[in-house]
Amino acid sequence: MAASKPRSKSAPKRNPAPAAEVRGNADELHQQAGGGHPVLTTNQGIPVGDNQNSLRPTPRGPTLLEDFILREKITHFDHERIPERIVHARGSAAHGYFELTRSLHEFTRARVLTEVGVRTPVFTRFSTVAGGAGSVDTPRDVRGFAVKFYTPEGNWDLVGNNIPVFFIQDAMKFPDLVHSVKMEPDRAFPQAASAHDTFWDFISLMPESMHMIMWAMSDRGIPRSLRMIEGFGVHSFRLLNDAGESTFVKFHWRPKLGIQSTVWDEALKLQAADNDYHRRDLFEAITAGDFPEWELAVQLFSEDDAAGFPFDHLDPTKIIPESLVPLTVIGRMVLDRWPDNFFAETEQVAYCPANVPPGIDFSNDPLLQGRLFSYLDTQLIRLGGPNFHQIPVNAPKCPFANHQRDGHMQMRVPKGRVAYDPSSLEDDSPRESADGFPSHATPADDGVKGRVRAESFADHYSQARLFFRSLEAPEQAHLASALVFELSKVETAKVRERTVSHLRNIDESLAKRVADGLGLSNLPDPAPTATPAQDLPKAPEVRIIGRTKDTLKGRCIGILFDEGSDAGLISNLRKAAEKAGAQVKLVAPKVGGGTLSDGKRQAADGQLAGTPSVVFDAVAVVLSAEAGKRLSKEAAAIDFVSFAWAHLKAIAADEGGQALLKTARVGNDPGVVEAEDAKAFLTAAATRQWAREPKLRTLA
Ligand code: HDE
Repeated sequence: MAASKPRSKSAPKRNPAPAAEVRGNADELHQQAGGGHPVLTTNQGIPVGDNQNSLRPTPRGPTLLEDFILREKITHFDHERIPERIVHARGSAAHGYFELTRSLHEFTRARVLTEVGVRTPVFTRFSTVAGGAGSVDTPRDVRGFAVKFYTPEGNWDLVGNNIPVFFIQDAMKFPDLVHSVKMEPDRAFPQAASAHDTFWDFISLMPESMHMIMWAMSDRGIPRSLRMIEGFGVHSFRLLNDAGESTFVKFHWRPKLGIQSTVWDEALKLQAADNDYHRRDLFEAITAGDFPEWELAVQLFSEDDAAGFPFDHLDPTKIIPESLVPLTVIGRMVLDRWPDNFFAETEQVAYCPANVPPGIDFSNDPLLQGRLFSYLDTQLIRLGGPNFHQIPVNAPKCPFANHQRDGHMQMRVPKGRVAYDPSSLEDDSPRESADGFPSHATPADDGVKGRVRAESFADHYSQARLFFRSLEAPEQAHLASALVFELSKVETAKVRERTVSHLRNIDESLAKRVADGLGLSNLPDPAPTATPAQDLPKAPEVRIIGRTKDTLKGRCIGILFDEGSDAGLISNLRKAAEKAGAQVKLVAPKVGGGTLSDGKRQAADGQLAGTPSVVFDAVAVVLSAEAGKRLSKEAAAIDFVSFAWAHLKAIAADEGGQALLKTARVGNDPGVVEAEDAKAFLTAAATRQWAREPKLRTLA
């Protein structure tokens, strides 16, 4: 905080205008403060003459209770925080639009899904699940992917995740799941981590979670960027057309940049290098005009199709493989505006899966049914009362009117006598419309009321097996290693063993690898199953490898330089990388940079110690012979290249840089190239060097 010169009672005031002269008009206020500055006022509009000192009877005397300016300021400050979200507390969001490219008019009457070319404004928030609002961006976790469409027929909130299935089948288990993954209640750690006893204790007692565990332990749990994740509505929803006919639908978001993840060691180091890695990445891309984009695709199927699936589509632990129901792309979402204010928008936005316009309806998925209740309830406590829909980010952008009145923070001033229905006293009071929201006339199953789980939800392992066996070899190795990492943090041996007993039902080789990684001397018996796993055809769409785009678009390249570095080389590399769509950042031991070979000063974008290579997708090292020798004795410089090597990134180096590579024991492979060969560097930088991995670490 900048020190300000203390002023005594007798010091001249900056704003001598007496209160009597002040009008509530903003233009006048501007003029009064001078220049372009509006006059500082209290929340009641009283102009403030001194914002540095509180009111006291004498310069060294006590503060007076009368100081309403101080009291208002401190009281407001005391109330600046609202309860954070119980889950998904850590998040980043942006404004943008959704543009429909293919009409679904045959299936739905919702205008947002039938009016091709119309741009519907959206507000999209990404989040981690387990950590608090101030936690890091890169733990192993599911990512929330929530989109609010401000449609002409009311708000539609598609509140999804970056994983298409969920841990549990019934909303009844949600508080248990969340309590198990959150920091343990007696010790208040670990923060933002599933690698602890209570989570794995719960999971190992819930076989229905096994499919989701495969996804969460895969590289999907450690994304490179929020711009490179898929999104899924998870549940089946219904579409209803004008005739009231229903079609089931699953929603998928597919990132234009392709899917990409980090490697686990990199994710761990990112937690130290940049707590805001994903938030900063999204902010920098959007403010640079490099707008992230996703396709919206749907899987459409009928009741009859569903009856033929070898699983129940109402069970949220199941995907519908694309070989059964292909995806149809129907539109795109572009995020093109960072919020003006984090609290007002990103923190106060209130999503609710029950917000759907006419033409979209719910299925009987028991998890979805529970969610329909939970979100409104949480918002009442989180945002303080029933009028949170009036907060600008939550308010529909179409007209809305009803007879609900009053309550905390009522911002509207309703007119007239009528606040009830039916009424006959006023001609303009809101009335029902024949065109209002229709609910699908779903016939109720025959049966008896009870707390039951459908028999069709009993297969917990087939799709977990399908997922694991569909992965490429490096992805399978990462998944096994992730399980070893997580379970190695679990202190209770029986929990580790119980988890392995489930893995035996999924894939014997996976169970063996994990057991071996944990040092278990004997494989436990397979867990008892209600329905043994079936072998299903592979689903290539669950992989990341092969679906990452070999491109530099959206990627970031770091060039390490110092005094005397070759100016031409730096400029060539920078130009070539930028032309290929990458962002380039220069890193030097000092942020002031150095004088390059052409005699010109070059500032750095980041200082070496605070800008390790984990924040880049590929690195180049351009150093004079002298700087190469000097930096070979500098731990941060050695780490810069050795971590880039360990994290399977492309590295380019000139002769001076080679000295550093040698000290850091960087090996030789097609991903390590000469800095003079920009083309080779860019080709290598567009992908990760998977072939290098087995040389570097023992994967489970
Ligand atoms: Fe949520 N979830 N959830 N959830 N969820 C919340 O709502 C809940 C579930 C998801 O960026 C909360 O406003 C229950 C599945 C996202 O603001 C809360 C159940 C999926 C976000 C809540 C689920 C999600 C939330 C916390 C099981 C993926 C963040 C604060 C029945 C399809 C939205 C809030 C944002 C947030 C309840 C399961 C996604 C407490 C009871 C499945 C992306 O209401």
